[in-house]
Amino acid sequence: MSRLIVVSNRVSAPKAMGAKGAQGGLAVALSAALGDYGGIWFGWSGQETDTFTGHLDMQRNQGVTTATIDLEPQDVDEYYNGYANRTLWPLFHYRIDLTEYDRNFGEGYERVNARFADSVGPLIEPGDLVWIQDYHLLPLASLLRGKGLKNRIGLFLHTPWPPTRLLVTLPFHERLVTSMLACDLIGFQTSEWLESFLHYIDKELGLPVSPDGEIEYEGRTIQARAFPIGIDYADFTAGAKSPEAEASYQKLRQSTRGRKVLIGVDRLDYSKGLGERLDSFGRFLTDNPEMAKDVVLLQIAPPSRGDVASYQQIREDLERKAGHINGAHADVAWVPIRYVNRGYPRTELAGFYRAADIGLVTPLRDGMNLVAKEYVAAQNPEDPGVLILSRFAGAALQMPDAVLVNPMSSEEVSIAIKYALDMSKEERIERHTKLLASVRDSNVENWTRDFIADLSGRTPAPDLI
Ligand code: ADQ
Repeated sequence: MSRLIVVSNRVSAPKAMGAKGAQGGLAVALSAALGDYGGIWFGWSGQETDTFTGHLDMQRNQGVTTATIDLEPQDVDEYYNGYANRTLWPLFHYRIDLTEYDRNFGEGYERVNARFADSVGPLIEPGDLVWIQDYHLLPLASLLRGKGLKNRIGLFLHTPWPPTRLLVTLPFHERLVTSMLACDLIGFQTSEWLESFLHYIDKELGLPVSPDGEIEYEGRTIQARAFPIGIDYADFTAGAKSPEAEASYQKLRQSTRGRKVLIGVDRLDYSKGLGERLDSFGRFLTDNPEMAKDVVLLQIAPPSRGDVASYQQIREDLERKAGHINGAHADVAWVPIRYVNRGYPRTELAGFYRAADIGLVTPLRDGMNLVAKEYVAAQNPEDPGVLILSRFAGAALQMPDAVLVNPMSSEEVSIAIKYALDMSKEERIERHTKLLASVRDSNVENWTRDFIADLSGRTPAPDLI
Protein backbone atom coordinates (compact mmCIF):
# COMPACT_ATOMS: atom_id res chain seq x y z
CA MET A 1 0.00 0.00 0.00
CA SER A 2 1.23 3.53 -0.82
CA ARG A 3 2.33 5.83 1.99
CA LEU A 4 0.48 9.08 2.50
CA ILE A 5 2.19 12.47 2.70
CA VAL A 6 -0.13 15.17 4.03
CA VAL A 7 1.03 18.76 3.59
CA SER A 8 -0.81 21.60 5.30
CA ASN A 9 0.06 25.02 6.66
CA ARG A 10 0.07 23.71 10.24
CA VAL A 11 0.17 20.13 11.51
CA SER A 12 -1.68 18.79 14.50
CA ALA A 13 -0.22 15.76 16.26
CA PRO A 14 -2.73 13.38 17.90
CA LYS A 15 -3.92 14.15 21.45
CA ALA A 16 -6.66 12.68 23.62
CA MET A 17 -10.28 13.85 23.05
CA GLY A 18 -11.29 16.43 25.65
CA ALA A 19 -7.66 17.38 26.33
CA LYS A 20 -7.02 21.09 26.23
CA GLY A 21 -6.22 21.94 22.64
CA ALA A 22 -7.27 18.45 21.54
CA GLN A 23 -7.38 17.81 17.79
CA GLY A 24 -10.39 18.89 15.79
CA GLY A 25 -12.26 16.42 13.59
CA LEU A 26 -10.17 17.04 10.48
CA ALA A 27 -6.90 16.50 12.35
CA VAL A 28 -8.28 13.31 13.90
CA ALA A 29 -9.26 11.96 10.48
CA LEU A 30 -5.96 12.87 8.84
CA SER A 31 -4.07 11.33 11.76
CA ALA A 32 -6.15 8.16 11.41
CA ALA A 33 -5.38 7.97 7.69
CA LEU A 34 -1.69 8.56 8.37
CA GLY A 35 -1.79 5.85 11.03
CA ASP A 36 -3.29 3.41 8.50
CA TYR A 37 -1.13 4.26 5.50
CA GLY A 38 2.06 5.23 7.27
CA GLY A 39 3.73 8.37 5.99
CA ILE A 40 4.32 11.89 7.17
CA TRP A 41 2.35 15.03 8.01
CA PHE A 42 4.40 18.05 6.97
CA GLY A 43 3.87 21.76 7.68
CA TRP A 44 4.94 24.93 9.43
CA SER A 45 5.70 24.56 13.15
CA GLY A 46 4.05 27.90 14.00
CA GLN A 47 7.49 29.04 15.23
CA GLU A 48 9.67 31.77 13.80
CA THR A 49 13.41 31.70 13.21
CA ASP A 50 15.73 34.60 12.29
CA THR A 51 17.18 32.79 9.30
CA PHE A 52 15.46 29.98 7.45
CA THR A 53 17.59 26.83 7.59
CA GLY A 54 15.13 24.20 6.40
CA HIS A 55 15.79 22.25 9.59
CA LEU A 56 13.14 19.52 9.93
CA ASP A 57 11.72 18.76 13.34
CA MET A 58 10.55 15.14 13.04
CA GLN A 59 8.34 13.69 15.80
CA ARG A 60 6.33 10.53 16.25
CA ASN A 61 3.15 10.51 18.35
CA GLN A 62 0.64 7.67 18.53
CA GLY A 63 1.75 6.16 15.24
CA VAL A 64 1.83 9.44 13.30
CA THR A 65 5.07 11.03 12.07
CA THR A 66 5.07 14.80 11.77
CA ALA A 67 7.77 16.96 10.18
CA THR A 68 7.77 20.70 10.67
CA ILE A 69 9.87 23.69 9.66
CA ASP A 70 10.22 27.14 11.21
CA LEU A 71 9.68 30.23 9.06
CA GLU A 72 11.23 33.70 9.13
CA PRO A 73 9.13 36.59 10.51
CA GLN A 74 8.98 38.10 7.01
CA ASP A 75 7.61 34.78 5.70
CA VAL A 76 4.89 34.78 8.33
CA ASP A 77 3.97 38.39 7.55
CA GLU A 78 3.88 38.02 3.80
CA TYR A 79 2.75 34.44 3.31
CA TYR A 80 0.48 33.67 6.27
CA ASN A 81 -0.82 37.04 7.50
CA GLY A 82 -0.39 38.51 4.02
CA TYR A 83 -1.26 36.56 0.89
CA ALA A 84 -3.10 33.70 2.61
CA ASN A 85 -5.19 35.69 5.06
CA ARG A 86 -5.37 39.20 3.60
CA THR A 87 -5.58 38.28 -0.07
CA LEU A 88 -6.89 34.78 -0.71
CA TRP A 89 -9.13 34.32 2.35
CA PRO A 90 -11.26 37.45 1.77
CA LEU A 91 -11.27 36.97 -2.01
CA PHE A 92 -12.38 33.33 -1.70
CA HIS A 93 -15.15 34.47 0.67
CA TYR A 94 -16.38 37.01 -1.92
CA ARG A 95 -15.02 39.98 0.08
CA ILE A 96 -13.10 41.90 -2.56
CA ASP A 97 -13.70 44.99 -0.40
CA LEU A 98 -11.30 43.47 2.16
CA THR A 99 -8.88 41.87 -0.30
CA GLU A 100 -5.39 43.40 -0.30
CA TYR A 101 -3.31 43.11 -3.45
CA ASP A 102 0.30 43.59 -2.43
CA ARG A 103 3.23 42.42 -4.55
CA ASN A 104 5.27 41.55 -1.44
CA PHE A 105 2.52 39.25 -0.22
CA GLY A 106 2.55 37.38 -3.53
CA GLU A 107 6.33 37.05 -3.47
CA GLY A 108 6.30 35.86 0.15
CA TYR A 109 3.63 33.30 -0.71
CA GLU A 110 5.69 31.90 -3.58
CA ARG A 111 8.85 31.93 -1.45
CA VAL A 112 7.24 29.96 1.38
CA ASN A 113 5.64 27.50 -1.04
CA ALA A 114 9.12 26.99 -2.51
CA ARG A 115 10.49 26.44 1.02
CA PHE A 116 7.80 23.87 1.62
CA ALA A 117 8.70 22.13 -1.66
CA ASP A 118 12.44 22.17 -0.83
CA SER A 119 11.79 20.72 2.61
CA VAL A 120 9.08 18.14 1.96
CA GLY A 121 10.35 17.08 -1.51
CA PRO A 122 13.20 14.89 -0.21
CA LEU A 123 10.82 13.11 2.22
CA ILE A 124 8.60 11.89 -0.62
CA GLU A 125 9.35 8.43 -2.03
CA PRO A 126 8.21 7.02 -5.39
CA GLY A 127 4.67 5.65 -5.02
CA ASP A 128 3.73 7.91 -2.07
CA LEU A 129 0.40 9.71 -2.36
CA VAL A 130 0.74 13.43 -1.69
CA TRP A 131 -2.29 15.26 -0.27
CA ILE A 132 -2.02 19.06 -0.04
CA GLN A 133 -4.51 20.96 2.13
CA ASP A 134 -6.02 24.34 1.48
CA TYR A 135 -5.46 27.82 0.13
CA HIS A 136 -2.08 28.37 1.76
CA LEU A 137 -0.44 25.94 -0.63
CA LEU A 138 -2.11 26.27 -4.03
CA PRO A 139 1.16 26.39 -6.07
CA LEU A 140 2.94 23.66 -4.09
CA ALA A 141 2.14 20.82 -6.51
CA SER A 142 3.72 22.67 -9.44
CA LEU A 143 6.85 23.41 -7.40
CA LEU A 144 7.11 19.72 -6.50
CA ARG A 145 6.69 18.79 -10.18
CA GLY A 146 9.52 21.23 -10.92
CA LYS A 147 11.71 19.00 -8.77
CA GLY A 148 10.83 16.01 -10.93
CA LEU A 149 8.22 14.48 -8.64
CA LYS A 150 6.03 11.99 -10.52
CA ASN A 151 3.80 10.98 -7.60
CA ARG A 152 0.03 11.34 -7.56
CA ILE A 153 -0.76 14.69 -5.96
CA GLY A 154 -4.14 15.81 -4.64
CA LEU A 155 -5.27 19.20 -3.35
CA PHE A 156 -8.33 19.87 -1.22
CA LEU A 157 -9.65 23.40 -0.78
CA HIS A 158 -11.54 23.94 2.50
CA THR A 159 -12.83 27.38 1.48
CA PRO A 160 -15.32 28.35 -1.23
CA TRP A 161 -14.06 28.93 -4.76
CA PRO A 162 -15.21 32.41 -5.86
CA PRO A 163 -17.10 33.24 -9.04
CA THR A 164 -14.86 33.95 -12.03
CA ARG A 165 -15.80 37.64 -12.07
CA LEU A 166 -14.35 38.04 -8.58
CA LEU A 167 -11.33 35.84 -9.08
CA VAL A 168 -10.12 37.84 -12.07
CA THR A 169 -9.56 40.84 -9.76
CA LEU A 170 -6.51 38.95 -8.45
CA PRO A 171 -3.30 39.93 -10.25
CA PHE A 172 -1.64 36.86 -11.81
CA HIS A 173 -4.76 34.75 -11.28
CA GLU A 174 -3.95 32.66 -14.37
CA ARG A 175 -0.56 31.77 -12.95
CA LEU A 176 -2.05 30.74 -9.61
CA VAL A 177 -4.79 28.57 -11.09
CA THR A 178 -2.53 27.04 -13.73
CA SER A 179 -0.11 26.04 -10.97
CA MET A 180 -2.93 24.05 -9.34
CA LEU A 181 -3.24 21.98 -12.52
CA ALA A 182 0.00 20.23 -11.60
CA CYS A 183 -2.23 18.12 -9.32
CA ASP A 184 -3.97 14.92 -10.40
CA LEU A 185 -7.02 15.54 -8.23
CA ILE A 186 -8.50 18.82 -6.97
CA GLY A 187 -11.25 18.58 -4.36
CA PHE A 188 -13.85 21.15 -3.33
CA GLN A 189 -16.41 21.13 -0.54
CA THR A 190 -19.51 21.41 -2.74
CA SER A 191 -20.74 21.28 -6.31
CA GLU A 192 -21.18 25.07 -6.17
CA TRP A 193 -17.47 25.78 -5.65
CA LEU A 194 -16.58 23.05 -8.13
CA GLU A 195 -18.78 24.63 -10.80
CA SER A 196 -17.16 28.04 -10.20
CA PHE A 197 -13.72 26.50 -10.61
CA LEU A 198 -14.66 24.70 -13.82
CA HIS A 199 -16.27 27.87 -15.14
CA TYR A 200 -12.95 29.68 -14.65
CA ILE A 201 -11.02 26.85 -16.33
CA ASP A 202 -13.36 26.97 -19.31
CA LYS A 203 -13.87 30.72 -19.68
CA GLU A 204 -10.50 32.13 -18.61
CA LEU A 205 -8.03 29.37 -19.45
CA GLY A 206 -10.03 27.96 -22.37
CA LEU A 207 -9.19 24.37 -21.44
CA PRO A 208 -11.41 21.40 -22.31
CA VAL A 209 -13.57 20.31 -19.35
CA SER A 210 -15.73 17.17 -19.40
CA PRO A 211 -19.17 17.10 -17.71
CA ASP A 212 -17.74 15.03 -14.83
CA GLY A 213 -14.96 17.49 -14.07
CA GLU A 214 -12.02 16.16 -16.06
CA ILE A 215 -9.71 18.92 -17.29
CA GLU A 216 -7.27 18.37 -20.14
CA TYR A 217 -4.01 20.28 -19.75
CA GLU A 218 -0.62 19.72 -21.39
CA GLY A 219 -1.46 16.12 -22.27
CA ARG A 220 -2.58 15.25 -18.75
CA THR A 221 -6.02 14.76 -17.23
CA ILE A 222 -6.83 16.48 -13.95
CA GLN A 223 -9.93 15.39 -12.07
CA ALA A 224 -11.87 18.07 -10.15
CA ARG A 225 -14.60 16.83 -7.82
CA ALA A 226 -16.67 17.75 -4.78
CA PHE A 227 -15.89 15.93 -1.52
CA PRO A 228 -18.13 17.45 1.19
CA ILE A 229 -16.30 17.25 4.49
CA GLY A 230 -18.00 16.03 7.67
CA ILE A 231 -17.33 15.68 11.38
CA ASP A 232 -15.83 12.76 13.30
CA TYR A 233 -19.34 11.54 13.99
CA ALA A 234 -18.59 8.56 16.24
CA ASP A 235 -16.07 10.44 18.36
CA PHE A 236 -18.21 13.55 18.61
CA THR A 237 -21.42 11.76 19.60
CA ALA A 238 -19.47 9.72 22.17
CA GLY A 239 -18.00 12.98 23.54
CA ALA A 240 -21.50 14.48 23.71
CA LYS A 241 -22.44 11.76 26.21
CA SER A 242 -19.35 12.25 28.40
CA PRO A 243 -19.44 13.59 31.98
CA GLU A 244 -17.77 16.84 30.77
CA ALA A 245 -20.56 17.36 28.23
CA GLU A 246 -23.20 16.61 30.87
CA ALA A 247 -21.58 19.14 33.23
CA SER A 248 -21.55 21.92 30.61
CA TYR A 249 -25.12 21.01 29.62
CA GLN A 250 -26.25 21.43 33.23
CA LYS A 251 -24.25 24.62 33.71
CA LEU A 252 -25.91 26.31 30.72
CA ARG A 253 -29.39 25.01 31.53
CA GLN A 254 -29.26 26.05 35.16
CA SER A 255 -27.82 29.48 34.51
CA THR A 256 -30.47 30.29 31.89
CA ARG A 257 -33.30 29.28 34.24
CA GLY A 258 -35.76 27.70 31.84
CA ARG A 259 -35.25 30.29 29.10
CA LYS A 260 -34.86 29.21 25.48
CA VAL A 261 -31.20 29.20 24.50
CA LEU A 262 -29.78 30.08 21.08
CA ILE A 263 -26.15 29.21 20.44
CA GLY A 264 -23.54 30.47 17.99
CA VAL A 265 -20.02 29.01 17.90
CA ASP A 266 -17.55 30.48 15.44
CA ARG A 267 -13.99 31.59 15.03
CA LEU A 268 -14.02 35.37 15.20
CA ASP A 269 -13.98 35.90 11.43
CA TYR A 270 -15.88 38.29 9.17
CA SER A 271 -16.99 35.38 6.97
CA LYS A 272 -19.04 34.02 9.86
CA GLY A 273 -21.56 36.88 9.80
CA LEU A 274 -21.36 37.55 13.54
CA GLY A 275 -22.32 41.24 13.34
CA GLU A 276 -25.31 40.45 11.12
CA ARG A 277 -26.29 37.68 13.54
CA LEU A 278 -26.30 40.00 16.53
CA ASP A 279 -28.34 42.51 14.51
CA SER A 280 -30.85 39.79 13.64
CA PHE A 281 -31.14 38.71 17.25
CA GLY A 282 -31.58 42.35 18.29
CA ARG A 283 -34.33 42.67 15.71
CA PHE A 284 -36.03 39.54 17.05
CA LEU A 285 -36.01 41.05 20.55
CA THR A 286 -37.53 44.28 19.24
CA ASP A 287 -40.11 42.59 17.01
CA ASN A 288 -41.22 40.06 19.65
CA PRO A 289 -41.29 41.88 22.98
CA GLU A 290 -43.61 39.24 24.47
CA MET A 291 -40.96 36.51 23.87
CA ALA A 292 -37.84 38.61 24.41
CA LYS A 293 -37.30 37.94 28.11
CA ASP A 294 -37.59 34.20 27.57
CA VAL A 295 -34.55 33.84 25.30
CA VAL A 296 -30.79 34.06 25.66
CA LEU A 297 -28.14 34.01 22.91
CA LEU A 298 -24.85 32.40 23.85
CA GLN A 299 -22.23 33.45 21.29
CA ILE A 300 -18.89 31.72 21.66
CA ALA A 301 -16.23 33.30 19.43
CA PRO A 302 -12.56 32.67 20.16
CA PRO A 303 -10.23 35.23 18.54
CA SER A 304 -8.35 34.14 15.43
CA ARG A 305 -5.66 35.71 13.20
CA GLY A 306 -5.21 38.56 15.68
CA ASP A 307 -2.24 39.91 13.68
CA VAL A 308 -4.52 40.93 10.83
CA ALA A 309 -6.14 44.37 11.27
CA SER A 310 -9.58 43.41 9.93
CA TYR A 311 -9.79 40.77 12.67
CA GLN A 312 -9.04 43.30 15.41
CA GLN A 313 -11.70 45.50 13.91
CA ILE A 314 -14.36 42.80 13.92
CA ARG A 315 -13.66 42.08 17.58
CA GLU A 316 -14.21 45.71 18.52
CA ASP A 317 -17.35 45.93 16.39
CA LEU A 318 -18.89 42.89 18.00
CA GLU A 319 -18.13 43.96 21.52
CA ARG A 320 -19.76 47.29 20.79
CA LYS A 321 -22.77 45.69 19.14
CA ALA A 322 -23.34 43.13 21.90
CA GLY A 323 -23.02 45.91 24.50
CA HIS A 324 -25.48 48.06 22.60
CA ILE A 325 -28.13 45.31 22.29
CA ASN A 326 -27.68 44.26 25.90
CA GLY A 327 -27.92 47.90 26.99
CA ALA A 328 -31.15 48.37 25.08
CA HIS A 329 -32.90 45.20 26.29
CA ALA A 330 -31.38 43.88 29.54
CA ASP A 331 -32.90 44.24 32.98
CA VAL A 332 -31.44 43.47 36.41
CA ALA A 333 -32.22 39.75 36.15
CA TRP A 334 -31.52 39.07 32.46
CA VAL A 335 -28.98 39.88 29.80
CA PRO A 336 -29.99 38.75 26.30
CA ILE A 337 -26.51 38.14 24.81
CA ARG A 338 -23.71 36.25 26.49
CA TYR A 339 -20.68 36.91 24.37
CA VAL A 340 -17.69 34.72 25.22
CA ASN A 341 -14.28 35.24 23.61
CA ARG A 342 -12.59 31.90 24.24
CA GLY A 343 -12.25 28.32 23.03
CA TYR A 344 -13.69 25.28 24.79
CA PRO A 345 -12.75 21.59 24.71
CA ARG A 346 -14.93 19.76 22.23
CA THR A 347 -16.75 17.73 24.89
CA GLU A 348 -17.82 20.91 26.70
CA LEU A 349 -18.93 22.46 23.42
CA ALA A 350 -21.03 19.37 22.74
CA GLY A 351 -22.83 19.89 26.07
CA PHE A 352 -23.54 23.54 25.21
CA TYR A 353 -24.91 22.54 21.81
CA ARG A 354 -27.18 19.96 23.42
CA ALA A 355 -28.49 22.49 25.92
CA ALA A 356 -29.37 24.96 23.14
CA ASP A 357 -32.86 25.02 21.63
CA ILE A 358 -31.59 26.70 18.47
CA GLY A 359 -28.26 26.46 16.67
CA LEU A 360 -27.74 29.79 14.91
CA VAL A 361 -25.22 29.16 12.12
CA THR A 362 -25.34 32.14 9.79
CA PRO A 363 -22.06 32.67 7.92
CA LEU A 364 -22.10 35.10 5.01
CA ARG A 365 -19.99 32.59 3.09
CA ASP A 366 -18.42 29.33 4.26
CA GLY A 367 -16.69 26.45 2.47
CA MET A 368 -18.69 23.94 4.49
CA ASN A 369 -19.23 24.82 8.22
CA LEU A 370 -18.77 22.03 10.68
CA VAL A 371 -20.50 23.78 13.58
CA ALA A 372 -23.85 23.11 11.85
CA LYS A 373 -23.03 19.40 11.76
CA GLU A 374 -21.72 19.32 15.33
CA TYR A 375 -24.89 21.01 16.56
CA VAL A 376 -27.07 18.36 14.91
CA ALA A 377 -24.91 15.48 16.16
CA ALA A 378 -25.04 16.74 19.76
CA GLN A 379 -28.86 16.92 20.01
CA ASN A 380 -31.07 14.57 21.97
CA PRO A 381 -32.93 12.81 19.11
CA GLU A 382 -36.10 12.57 21.23
CA ASP A 383 -36.24 16.30 21.90
CA PRO A 384 -33.86 17.97 19.44
CA GLY A 385 -33.17 21.64 18.92
CA VAL A 386 -33.62 23.43 15.59
CA LEU A 387 -30.77 24.34 13.26
CA ILE A 388 -31.06 27.73 11.58
CA LEU A 389 -28.51 27.67 8.77
CA SER A 390 -27.26 30.22 6.26
CA ARG A 391 -28.00 29.27 2.68
CA PHE A 392 -24.50 30.56 1.88
CA ALA A 393 -22.71 27.87 3.91
CA GLY A 394 -21.56 24.88 1.86
CA ALA A 395 -23.34 22.76 4.49
CA ALA A 396 -26.73 24.08 3.30
CA LEU A 397 -26.52 21.93 0.18
CA GLN A 398 -26.36 18.80 2.33
CA MET A 399 -28.74 20.02 5.03
CA PRO A 400 -31.96 21.15 3.33
CA ASP A 401 -33.95 20.15 6.43
CA ALA A 402 -32.45 22.94 8.47
CA VAL A 403 -34.36 26.23 8.55
CA LEU A 404 -32.41 27.93 5.76
CA VAL A 405 -32.00 31.69 5.86
CA ASN A 406 -30.36 34.60 4.10
CA PRO A 407 -28.03 35.89 6.85
CA MET A 408 -27.95 39.37 5.28
CA SER A 409 -31.64 39.84 6.07
CA SER A 410 -32.17 40.50 9.77
CA GLU A 411 -35.91 40.37 9.13
CA GLU A 412 -35.70 36.87 7.65
CA VAL A 413 -33.46 35.58 10.45
CA SER A 414 -35.70 37.15 13.09
CA ILE A 415 -38.75 35.41 11.56
CA ALA A 416 -36.78 32.13 11.41
CA ILE A 417 -35.96 32.43 15.15
CA LYS A 418 -39.64 32.91 15.95
CA TYR A 419 -40.55 30.00 13.67
CA ALA A 420 -37.97 27.73 15.36
CA LEU A 421 -39.14 28.68 18.86
CA ASP A 422 -42.75 27.89 17.93
CA MET A 423 -41.93 24.67 16.08
CA SER A 424 -43.78 21.54 17.21
CA LYS A 425 -41.79 18.70 18.70
CA GLU A 426 -43.02 16.50 15.85
CA GLU A 427 -41.53 18.81 13.21
CA ARG A 428 -38.28 19.20 15.19
CA ILE A 429 -37.87 15.42 15.33
CA GLU A 430 -38.74 14.99 11.66
CA ARG A 431 -36.18 17.57 10.55
CA HIS A 432 -33.54 16.35 12.96
CA THR A 433 -33.87 12.70 11.91
CA LYS A 434 -33.05 13.61 8.31
CA LEU A 435 -30.25 15.98 9.26
CA LEU A 436 -28.68 13.44 11.58
CA ALA A 437 -28.66 10.76 8.87
CA SER A 438 -26.80 13.09 6.54
CA VAL A 439 -24.28 14.16 9.22
CA ARG A 440 -23.68 10.52 10.16
CA ASP A 441 -23.21 9.32 6.58
CA SER A 442 -21.04 12.14 5.29
CA ASN A 443 -18.59 11.94 8.17
CA VAL A 444 -14.93 12.88 8.00
CA GLU A 445 -13.69 9.29 7.88
CA ASN A 446 -15.67 8.74 4.68
CA TRP A 447 -14.38 12.03 3.32
CA THR A 448 -10.75 10.97 3.91
CA ARG A 449 -11.38 7.52 2.49
CA ASP A 450 -13.10 8.83 -0.65
CA PHE A 451 -10.44 11.43 -1.38
CA ILE A 452 -7.55 9.00 -0.91
CA ALA A 453 -9.34 6.37 -2.99
CA ASP A 454 -9.81 8.82 -5.85
CA LEU A 455 -6.27 10.05 -5.54
CA SER A 456 -4.85 6.56 -5.74
CA GLY A 457 -7.21 5.68 -8.60
CA ARG A 458 -8.93 2.94 -6.59
CA THR A 459 -12.57 2.24 -5.77
CA PRO A 460 -13.13 3.14 -2.11
CA ALA A 461 -12.76 0.16 0.21
CA PRO A 462 -14.78 0.84 3.38
CA ASP A 463 -12.46 -1.19 5.59
CA LEU A 464 -9.32 0.75 4.73
CA ILE A 465 -9.77 3.38 7.42
P1 ADQ B 1 -13.46 27.09 9.94
O1 ADQ B 1 -13.62 28.37 9.21
O2 ADQ B 1 -12.61 27.12 11.12
O3 ADQ B 1 -12.97 25.93 8.96
P2 ADQ B 1 -15.86 25.42 10.77
O4 ADQ B 1 -16.10 24.42 9.69
O5 ADQ B 1 -17.10 25.95 11.35
O6 ADQ B 1 -15.01 26.67 10.31
O7 ADQ B 1 -15.03 24.70 11.87
C1 ADQ B 1 -14.76 25.32 13.08
C2 ADQ B 1 -14.32 24.28 14.09
O8 ADQ B 1 -13.76 24.99 15.18
C3 ADQ B 1 -15.49 23.46 14.60
O9 ADQ B 1 -15.07 22.13 14.77
C4 ADQ B 1 -15.81 24.11 15.94
O10 ADQ B 1 -16.29 23.24 16.93
C5 ADQ B 1 -14.45 24.64 16.35
N1 ADQ B 1 -14.64 25.81 17.23
C6 ADQ B 1 -15.20 26.98 16.90
N2 ADQ B 1 -15.27 27.79 17.98
C7 ADQ B 1 -14.76 27.10 19.00
C8 ADQ B 1 -14.57 27.35 20.39
N3 ADQ B 1 -14.94 28.49 20.96
N4 ADQ B 1 -14.00 26.40 21.13
C9 ADQ B 1 -13.63 25.23 20.57
N5 ADQ B 1 -13.81 24.92 19.29
C10 ADQ B 1 -14.35 25.83 18.51
C11 ADQ B 1 -12.59 25.83 7.58
C12 ADQ B 1 -13.60 26.36 6.58
C13 ADQ B 1 -14.96 25.71 6.78
C14 ADQ B 1 -14.81 24.19 6.71
C15 ADQ B 1 -13.69 23.71 7.60
C16 ADQ B 1 -13.39 22.23 7.37
O11 ADQ B 1 -13.71 27.78 6.68
O12 ADQ B 1 -15.89 26.15 5.80
O13 ADQ B 1 -16.03 23.58 7.13
O14 ADQ B 1 -12.48 24.42 7.35
O15 ADQ B 1 -13.11 21.97 6.05
